[in-house]
Formats: sequence, structure tokens, C-alpha cells
Amino acid sequence: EAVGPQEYTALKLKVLEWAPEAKKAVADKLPQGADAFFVPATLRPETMYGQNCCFVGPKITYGVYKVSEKEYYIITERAARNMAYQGVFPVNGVYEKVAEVTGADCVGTLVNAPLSIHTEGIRILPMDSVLPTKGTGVVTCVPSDSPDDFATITDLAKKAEYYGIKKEWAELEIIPIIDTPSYGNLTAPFLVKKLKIASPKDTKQLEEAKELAYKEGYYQGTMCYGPFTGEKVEDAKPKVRQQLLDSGGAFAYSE
Ligand code: A2H
Repeated sequence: EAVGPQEYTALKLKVLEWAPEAKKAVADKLPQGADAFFVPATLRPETMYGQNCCFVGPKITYGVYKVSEKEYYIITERAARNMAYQGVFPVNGVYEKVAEVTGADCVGTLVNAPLSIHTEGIRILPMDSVLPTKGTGVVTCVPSDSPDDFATITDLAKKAEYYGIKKEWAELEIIPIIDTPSYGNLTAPFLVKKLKIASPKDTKQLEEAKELAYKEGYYQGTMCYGPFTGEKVEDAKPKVRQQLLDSGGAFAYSE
């Protein structure tokens, strides 16, 4: 765990189509024409091209917070409280909750993810290891570069029926984004295989894989997708982040 404050990039994933239970709990309570956004917090904005689903904790209760008449964010109450002091909502220190929904009820919702190659939208899917006490409680999935994400999406596809999801929701293409000298251009799948990680429950090996992937990707990685192809990850990371902020597809969030 880092000592200083974590500088996250909070992405705005706009809801395109609600899962039935979430529609009842959320959509039916919003004004006509309003947009709702799932807001994952990430430390790896340079990987956002590869988002292929977005995770919520199935047992976590999320709030739906009003940003304006037209915009609502789906995040944990803890994150809303923090954001209220970071200029995210109209009045400093104030956050207005208009509805609540469990992660489980959101599963299957279709969202648009900024920069993702999957322009047709990606699905909200369950991840048991999402912590309610970190970030926004929403985690966007980049299986090429996050071992946790790859292990989870693999498990979801394998046991789609058990999880009550459509298999194809967990089978969107995984593309190379960062090339590394040690692990090739699909770092997370490579490390998951190498460390013989069989499921998201192999937490000890996943912790090790996460360390290795992060160090190699950040210090040795070169972009192999997007406008900064050929640049070092260290250099590309702030540029991709700035593009996301400038486009309105994301905002800064720290804790
Ligand atoms: B990262 P740190 Cl490609 N529970 O984003 C569990 N994990 C969470 C979370 C929560 N509530 N909130 C954020 N995270 C994840 C991308 C990524 C991330 C890649 C590779 C590694 C990686 C795509 N998922 O993180 O403890 C988010 O996943 C490994 C460090 O604050 C976020 O960045 O350092 C990261 O953990 C924040 O973790």
C-alpha cells in the first residue's frame, strides 16, 4: 500500500442499457433523459484502450449521486464523501444520494467505456475481491495488464452459468497494449500462466503477479496501441490521462 495520497483517474462509463433489477432501482428514479455513469478509479490510465468489462462487488451497496439534473454517478458512499471535497459535486462538502443499488443487481448493465476498443459497450460483471474501502468500489477490467482482472474474467467465462451471466459478456477480445522485454505484450495472461494461477482465489500468487506486472509494465514497458505507440509507458501515462481529462471522459480523484 502506498504511503502518499493515491492519484486516481476516475473514468465515466455511461450506461447504455440497464440490467432489469438496476433499471427498477435506479433508472426509474432518474429524470427523463438523465445519464448515469459507473465511475471506476484506476492507476493505469494508459491501459484503458483494453477495457473489456467493468467490475462491481456483488455484495456492495452503491449509491447513485447527483452531479447535475443530467448526470448521476454510481459509486460507494465513501467515495462520494471524498469527491464532495474535491470539487466533483456542485456544493463543496455536499453529496446528494437519489437511489441505492447492489452490485449484484447491476450485473449485465451495458456501459460505454472511454478509449476502449469495444465501442459497442462493455458489461458490468461481478468481482468478489473488489474492496468497498478503496477507490470508488468500481474497477474497470483490463485483462491484458492486470493479473487480477485476467484471472477474474477467465473464471467468469468458465463458470458463466454459475455467475448468472452470458458467457460472451466475459469473452470480449483482449488486445496487447504494452510491450515488455520480460513478459511479452500480454503481461497479465503471461504471468497468470507462469505462476500457475488457477482462479481469482489464488490470492498469494496474484499478489506476486500484480507486483511483477506493475514494475515491468511501468518501468520497462512500451506502448504498442494507440496514439503513443512506441513511447515508454512512463511518458505515455500522463499523456493518456490528460487526454481522458480533456475529453470529459474522466476526472481526477485522490484519497
Ligand atoms: B487498476 P491501489 Cl491494467 N478494490 O486499474 C480492488 N481493486 C481496486 C479497487 C477496489 N475497490 N479500486 C481500484 N482497484 C484496482 C487498471 C489496472 C490496475 C491495471 C493493472 C494494475 C492495476 C485496470 N484494472 O492495479 O491499491 C484498480 O485496477 C494494480 C495496482 O490503490 C486500480 O488500478 O494501488 C488499482 O487497483 C488501485 O490499487
